[in-house]
Amino acid sequence: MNPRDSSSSSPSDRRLSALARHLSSPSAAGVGGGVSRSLASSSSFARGDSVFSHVARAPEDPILGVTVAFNKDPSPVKLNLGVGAYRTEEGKPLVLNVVRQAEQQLINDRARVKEYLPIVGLVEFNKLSAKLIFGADSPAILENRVTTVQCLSGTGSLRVGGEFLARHYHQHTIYIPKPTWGNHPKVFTLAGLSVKYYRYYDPATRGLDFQGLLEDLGSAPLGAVVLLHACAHNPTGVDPTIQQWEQIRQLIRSRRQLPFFDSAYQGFASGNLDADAQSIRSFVADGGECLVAQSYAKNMGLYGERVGALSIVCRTADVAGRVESQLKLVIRPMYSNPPIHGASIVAAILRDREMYNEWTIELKAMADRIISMRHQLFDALRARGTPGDWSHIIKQIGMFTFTGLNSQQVAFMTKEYHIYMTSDGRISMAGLSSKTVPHLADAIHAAVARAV
Ligand code: KET
Repeated sequence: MNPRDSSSSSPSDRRLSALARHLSSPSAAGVGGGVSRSLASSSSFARGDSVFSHVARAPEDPILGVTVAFNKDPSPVKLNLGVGAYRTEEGKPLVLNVVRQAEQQLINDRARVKEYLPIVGLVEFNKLSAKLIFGADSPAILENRVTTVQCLSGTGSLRVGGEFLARHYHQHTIYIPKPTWGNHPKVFTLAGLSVKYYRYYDPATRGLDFQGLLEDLGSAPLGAVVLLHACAHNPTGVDPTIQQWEQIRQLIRSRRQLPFFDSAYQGFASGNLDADAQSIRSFVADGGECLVAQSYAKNMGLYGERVGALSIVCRTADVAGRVESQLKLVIRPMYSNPPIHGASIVAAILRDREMYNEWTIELKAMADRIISMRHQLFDALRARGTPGDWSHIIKQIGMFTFTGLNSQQVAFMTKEYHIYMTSDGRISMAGLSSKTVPHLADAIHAAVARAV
């Protein structure tokens, strides 16, 4: 059933129908002096009540709200391990050298203008993004079976993909891993899909619940959409092995399910862009269809530029062309067309062999620093004799360690040690440095000792 047809319509539908009601009501015809006079004389207006006085305060976002709380803390030892954003050894945000170089090139080029981009974004950026994720020799690209549209980073790509599926795909249920990035269920629900979970993580082993995953996808309906993290699963840091990916692929294909990859960390898992795209490439190699949401927030450090891409791999070039025409109808009323600056930076780097190579070196350095933080934290906990097996810190992959600390322990660490992290016990390893590891290890040690 299309949720748009049901009474539980999406907020945007509700907004539209409220607008339609207003426009067809008799009072709307006389908008102007009459309306403002009657408002001015009403007692509630005279009392100064707001028409929004019924609006309840919403809670802060579980991830971005951590930074809000961190910013309010005056402590000099405070440490933000909440949001997944890379920091240097000095704890500072990093703009890659190659990004600075690309920006300089853009500024020097006086022929550049600030015209609107097409609805689908910068065409060269789209082509290069598809090559980056699928591989330059991908048959799907060579056969023109891929449509790629520039979107507002990973989140925007997921949202546009979700809305396209809600309008044009026969199944409206998307299966997402449990747990997953906290924004996934909200993005897909508001896009008009209904969200269900498949088992992914086993807290007992702190590893993949592979059996549970196979059972849940095996009993999910034929044709269901399945959201997969391409690599560096957030928040668990647990990825399937190549053999497990192969089994997942066979199962999904045998059930004619539609894979939707979220690739927010290409290059951040292994330090190698091709290795981190392997899961996606194996699904494209079998000739089947899939969606991919790409983000350049982490791997190029372009967080605030909001640059990403949605690709849909189709069976034929003809279908891909029609799909693209419909994606434009999703995007145009949403934000019309995407911003030009971030996509131009990415295109400048991806098109130039030297800059591309420099990027891969800087990317590997970021990935390596995160891995070194894992080892330092693990060693620090061992040195303190902190109870428990902490080997998952060095086994997990990507930006985050899913510590296993519970929400009370997290609250304790925030209150007593001014360490900020999400309440599920996830820490962003990229926010850590050699200088801050001892402070974090002390806090974890105290939190664990308190609970035993
Ligand atoms: N997918 C995943 C899995 C993900 O972790 C993020 C961001 C995104 C998509 C979206 O990123 P974008 O900036 O839209 O390209 N995650 C980090 C930041 C956030 O929550 O917005 C995080 O988990 O900390």
